[in-house]
Amino acid sequence: MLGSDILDLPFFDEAHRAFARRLAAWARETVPPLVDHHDVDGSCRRLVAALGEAGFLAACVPGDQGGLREGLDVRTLCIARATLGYVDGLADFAFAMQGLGTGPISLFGTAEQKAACCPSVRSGHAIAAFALSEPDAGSDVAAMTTSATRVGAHYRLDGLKTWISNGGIADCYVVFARTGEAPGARGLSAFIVPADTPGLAIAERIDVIAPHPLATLKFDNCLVPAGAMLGKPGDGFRIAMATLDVFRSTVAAAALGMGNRALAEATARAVKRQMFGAPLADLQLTQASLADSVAELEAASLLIFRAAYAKDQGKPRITKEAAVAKMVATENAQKVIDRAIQVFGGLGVKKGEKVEELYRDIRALRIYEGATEVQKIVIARAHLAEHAAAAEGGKR
Ligand code: COS
Repeated sequence: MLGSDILDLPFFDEAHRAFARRLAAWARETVPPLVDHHDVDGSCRRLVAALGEAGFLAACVPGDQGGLREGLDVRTLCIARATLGYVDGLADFAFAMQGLGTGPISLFGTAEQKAACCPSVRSGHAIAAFALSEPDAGSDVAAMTTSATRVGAHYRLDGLKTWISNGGIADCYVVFARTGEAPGARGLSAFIVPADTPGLAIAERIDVIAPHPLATLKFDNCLVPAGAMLGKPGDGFRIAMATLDVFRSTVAAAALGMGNRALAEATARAVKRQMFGAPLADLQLTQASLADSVAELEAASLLIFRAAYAKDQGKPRITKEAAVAKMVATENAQKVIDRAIQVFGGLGVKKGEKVEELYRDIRALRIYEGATEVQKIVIARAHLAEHAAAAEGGKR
């Protein structure tokens, strides 16, 4: 969980601290009995309903839809994911997808579109999903081929979307497709597609090392009204990227929560476990391992809340800050969790141990919502653009 060393920083106000305390207490009590990792669909439905009933999903929608603040407050989303990620990866997932799935609607929807989707997602009565990736277009979003063809008052969607979280249990998808105003990134649009729309089918459920609802979706002659489009034709890429700018910091926060939990487990083990006639924690190599983990997690925390704070203060683009936070936090958390396993020894890889679960949970976070390699592209491009702008400024 997030400690007062972080929450007392001036990045936060009293409402953030109260939210963190309330969610931490709720999650410790409520989440474990709701989760059955052998029934991820049922667990996610129960978690979404409980999070909604307790009011926490209000963090996932804007103020005009019953949200906590006027816009999406990135610091609150990050606090929530760090707290839930500490307790259980599936609880973090269930919360996060309500936000990501409606993110494009919250950020770019009309009042009507928001009113149709956000209240049921906030209350936990509906499950949301974000459908961007395709079999041949994951990192390279501009290469997507799912098409949306204008047919009278409708668009007809055809194609495949894959790695879609909540695929199979979602009530509503935000789907990105090529409308073709221009080649590449400028020819994409975004649509709100209810799960029961004829022509939308689940082609395959996908099982992964840390199971959560995941599927490939098939669109075959799937008609949606033209009014289901978010923004204007051709806005899809910008909508996807702006949504990811908000949610990438929150992936980093989930990784932080998982890393913090691994460090807590490793520390408790190191203090308790006797080795060579003394606690494991007395060995300097154990201390070095704990020290590296402390430093890496604290560095990640500061980067996450720098990005979130900048966005919440109204900085229009936090693309670089979010990419730095996501890359550092997910990579560091993977290292911290690996070290925790080492402290546990053989017990660390035993099924059912928390650190073994965390080892599986963390892996996908270095890939989804932009793999580490994509974050490096984003960071380097932003850095080089800053350099060019400074050089240009120097000439004047
Ligand atoms: N916010 C708003 N607009 C953005 C933006 C952002 N964060 N990022 C890019 N844009 C705009 C650019 O300004 C550009 O606009 P113009 O055409 O008007 O100049 C346009 O979008 C195209 O941008 P760019 O040239 O950077 O596009 P690329 O195809 O080169 O994008 C990356 C490359 C790798 C950055 C992008 O495809 C990406 O982020 N991929 C990862 C996607 C991902 O996270 N996948 C996982 C699926 S979700 S689980």
